[in-house]
Amino acid sequence: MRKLFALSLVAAVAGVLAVAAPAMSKHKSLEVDDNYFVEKGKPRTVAVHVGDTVEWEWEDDAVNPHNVTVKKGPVKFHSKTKTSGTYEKKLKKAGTYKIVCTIHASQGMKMTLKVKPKS
Ligand SMILES: [Cu+2]
Repeated sequence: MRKLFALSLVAAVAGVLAVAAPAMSKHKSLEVDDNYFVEKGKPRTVAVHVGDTVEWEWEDDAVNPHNVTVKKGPVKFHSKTKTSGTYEKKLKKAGTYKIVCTIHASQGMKMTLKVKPKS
């Protein structure tokens, strides 16, 4: 009897978590390095949901200064040009954001951020 109760409790908690999960906002970390946001060979399109926060982290081994700049998208935002630290943005509008480092865009320092509506 006790075991049955414990099992149903686990099931109830799991059920609550399953319902709550899609509503929770997430934190996505991306790199900023010489001269890319996403390592070669990996997809340059990153998908998140409205309400998620994306954090770009300047890697220690990066020598060149970089920035994160929205070229095209529902909301324009940009970081400072710098060599270390992080830049965080909470995405509130769905859509496709074309992001570049304005200094190294011609060297392929680009990425696409897809912000999907809340599910
Ligand atoms: Cu750059």
